[in-house]
Amino acid sequence: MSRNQGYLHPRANCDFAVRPILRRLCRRPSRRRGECCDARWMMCKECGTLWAMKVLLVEPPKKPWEMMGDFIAPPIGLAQLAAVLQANRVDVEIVDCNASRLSWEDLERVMAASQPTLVGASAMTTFLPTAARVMQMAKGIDESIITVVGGPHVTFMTEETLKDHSEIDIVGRGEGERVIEELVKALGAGTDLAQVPGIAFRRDGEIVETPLPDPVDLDQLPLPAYHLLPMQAYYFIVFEKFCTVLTSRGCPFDCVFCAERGFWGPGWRPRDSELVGEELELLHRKYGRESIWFGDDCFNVDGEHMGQICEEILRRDLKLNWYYQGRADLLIKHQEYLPLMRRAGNLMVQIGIEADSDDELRGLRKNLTGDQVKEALKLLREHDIVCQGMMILGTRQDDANSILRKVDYMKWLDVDFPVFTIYTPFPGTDAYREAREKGWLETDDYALYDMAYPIISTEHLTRKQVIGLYNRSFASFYTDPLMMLRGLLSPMHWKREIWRYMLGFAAKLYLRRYWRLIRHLLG
Ligand code: B12
Ligand code: SF4
Repeated sequence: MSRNQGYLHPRANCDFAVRPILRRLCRRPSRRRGECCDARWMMCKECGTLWAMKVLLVEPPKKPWEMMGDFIAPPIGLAQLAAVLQANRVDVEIVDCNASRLSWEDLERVMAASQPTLVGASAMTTFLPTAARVMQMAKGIDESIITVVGGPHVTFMTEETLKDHSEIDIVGRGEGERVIEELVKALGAGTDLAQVPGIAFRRDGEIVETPLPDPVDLDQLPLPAYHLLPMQAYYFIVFEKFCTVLTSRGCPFDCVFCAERGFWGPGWRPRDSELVGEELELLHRKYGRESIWFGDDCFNVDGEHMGQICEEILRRDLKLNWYYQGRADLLIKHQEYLPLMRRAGNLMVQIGIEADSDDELRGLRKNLTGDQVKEALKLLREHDIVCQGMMILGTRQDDANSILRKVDYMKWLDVDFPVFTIYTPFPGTDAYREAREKGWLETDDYALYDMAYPIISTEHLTRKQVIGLYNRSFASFYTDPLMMLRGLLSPMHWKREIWRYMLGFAAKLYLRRYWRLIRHLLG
């Protein structure tokens, strides 16, 4: 009997003999009931049998997003799950292949040596194929390893994932903390998996999907298990020694192209600012992090909360530069906090400009106007904060003129650091539902869902034309002499750095374009 059968069939029996791998792992079992020398053991409450539970969370080798250049970001979601598991005395390890420079072959060796009971990985849409490859590897090493994938993509495409990927045993849906905790406990105790909230799995040829758990109380969570990550390896081209931190989850808005509401649930849940301060202090003092990217869906929902976080940074005397994702209208609403934010180290803000007309903004359900964007940019300039502005290209109505108009709009707004992305209908969004219904999706290769590659054509442009215009947009902005002069001669160190980097990126796009042309001409 394999362990796989053991967990699929609730509480089959607790016979040591059928799980030789468990016995091999524990060398010094404690005599005290319910405890062991080794936290990887769990005691069966009924018969006292010791169970080994070794969880291996894997951040596989990933192809970096080209625009972001040379960077390695910490897998905070996995670190958060690991912290919850450790709080439950479960033996857990994280392998971050990107930070530890491990190839797929290296990962296979590490995985085999680790002898995990359960392998977990994350899947945003673009990384579903990568996560699936991890699970294939795990099954190749030992068929009885329990394979679990969580994250946004599988939350929305649960059934499809389990149907298409026999190597994935269990899908973790939504927020993962309670899910992984309850799952590991159920596997350890041999109880029915159907009692575990927020998962889906196959049983007797059917897919069983359990209801999502209640939203997590963020203030009850342990800090992410940074000690399990190679923290010195995380860096970003301009931020350098950086780390991502979340001060809240969710977003009260509901843009058509965004799945955050569906994923984290409606509403916005802040974390206690003192806990955020504690986390920032740990990252700064223990791990030498100098820059923080607040990865909240929408950081600037509540002015008071932002103010408290700034006070924490100042009170603890943390010399941090930081950057966040927020909305232009909220920036105006909470403008009284801008001086404090700047003083506390806020150097850059990423705001969604998204479109160049109020009509298109309405269509995207952005709840924002061009005037608000203009006003927010003025405020940022006044407070010497760099604006990273996001602009979507390749919406259904776009033609060549409208795309170039969007680039000109960014120049007119004088956005410090524009980033053009391609309209991508991600599962879980209304954009996806519409595209699917209307048969617009032209590829189901999820690796291409990365906002730098068109998934749909527009009413006027083929996907190939969209990609050409996308490349041209970057090049057009970053090689515009006036923009270039302002960027490279800016008094702000960050702005100059970003410009130097973006110029290189634009040059790469230009070269690629001409190389293609030369190849084409040469036949
Ligand atoms: C930081 C970040 C990045 C960083 C780092 C990612 C990393 N290593 O974690 C970088 C810059 C690399 C990045 C890149 C991209 N990102 Co990004 N990113 C984020 C951001 C802002 C924060 C991620 C984070 O730390 N979250 C906090 C942790 C706690 O959440 P989590 O990772 O989702 O984990 C939780 C659950 O998902 C679940 N879970 C996760 N893994 C597992 C595993 C198991 C086994 C279980 C049970 C549960 C589970 O439990 C966790 C705890 O609750 C999110 C937005 C957000 N708020 O999450 C977008 C987000 C994840 N990114 C997104 C996208 C689209 C991208 C890009 C494709 C494009 C882009 N323009 O950003 C590129 C990737 C392209 C590429 N080829 O590299 C989308 C994903 C949408 C989707 N359906 O896939 C998001 C949701 C933003 C959005 N609203 O569109 N991103
Ligand atoms: S795009 Fe931003 S504002 Fe819109 S729903 Fe997503 S997180 Fe909220």
